[in-house]
Amino acid sequence: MFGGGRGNVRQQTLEDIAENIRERKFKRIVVMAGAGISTPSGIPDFRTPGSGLYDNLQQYNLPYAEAIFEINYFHHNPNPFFALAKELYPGNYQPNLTHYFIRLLHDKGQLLRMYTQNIDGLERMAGIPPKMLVEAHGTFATATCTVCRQNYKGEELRNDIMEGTIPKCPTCKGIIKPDIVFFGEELPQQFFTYLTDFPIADLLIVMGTSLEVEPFASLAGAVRGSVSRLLINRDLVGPFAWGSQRHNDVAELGDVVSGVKKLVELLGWKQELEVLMNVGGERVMEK
Ligand code: CNA
Repeated sequence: MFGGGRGNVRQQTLEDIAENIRERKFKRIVVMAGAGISTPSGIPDFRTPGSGLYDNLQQYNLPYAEAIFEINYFHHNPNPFFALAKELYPGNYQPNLTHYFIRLLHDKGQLLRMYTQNIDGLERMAGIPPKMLVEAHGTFATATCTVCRQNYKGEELRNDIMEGTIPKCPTCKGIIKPDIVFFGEELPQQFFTYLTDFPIADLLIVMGTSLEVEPFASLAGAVRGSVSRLLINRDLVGPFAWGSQRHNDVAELGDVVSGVKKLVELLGWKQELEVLMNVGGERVMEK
């Protein structure tokens, strides 16, 4: 992808990465993902011009787009966030081939961890166990009262959120906020698992993210220099865009589903993935 290698070091290819996964030379794979893995499920990302959420927030009358995830603005007016929560609440959308591919990596015992910025819960729905996930920007699966800090399950808020009612704490009447990390809030403790995961990773797959949000974005630089990094994304981002790529950086540009399909073909995992998606799909339908 990046042309010839530097010196006599050969530039790695998607084929090389597939071979190493297939032969189980890579078995501590870390995945970093963002909104781009869920756009094929119908959920808009933030920054894609035209369809991205930031371009479509006019209906919420926000002073500026990012205010929807700012804690001070939330205390002033929680309605826009809850309108968005209604849209993104788990159950409205279904995982796509990309999520099931990561689930397959886990089933094969080759996933060390998935670090996701997404808050749509599609990783859990695809059957990736919560302990394999670092939901760096939080989750709708749990919630906390903004006043007395009482914890709730996301399910307990579902009816209110779906009816457009702001969920209130039965104990203190404070607003209950889903455990989504807002700008100005600390990342979940779980995020710091990266300190032990990244140094032992043997492959990093980055998919569907602009790598613009810190500190998440910097994780792409936290693997050892000898570790292969594969980007599957519409455009070059983060260290893949800086022009000094490592010989073991590979970028598969274009639609994430097409990129993952190509990798899956090379791996010879097509049938297994289809079975997994069919079973997952049926389970979702049964709900
Ligand atoms: P982003 O900044 O919107 O970037 C998305 C990236 O994915 C861009 O580089 C796009 O070009 C790329 N992309 C979009 N669709 C595709 C596709 N089909 N194939 C290949 N590439 C594609 O999103 P980030 O996740 O990087 O930004 C971090 C924010 C976005 C986090 O705080 C998230 O909480 C937040 N977010 C999450 C969701 C969700 O949970 N699904 C939706 C929207 C925003």
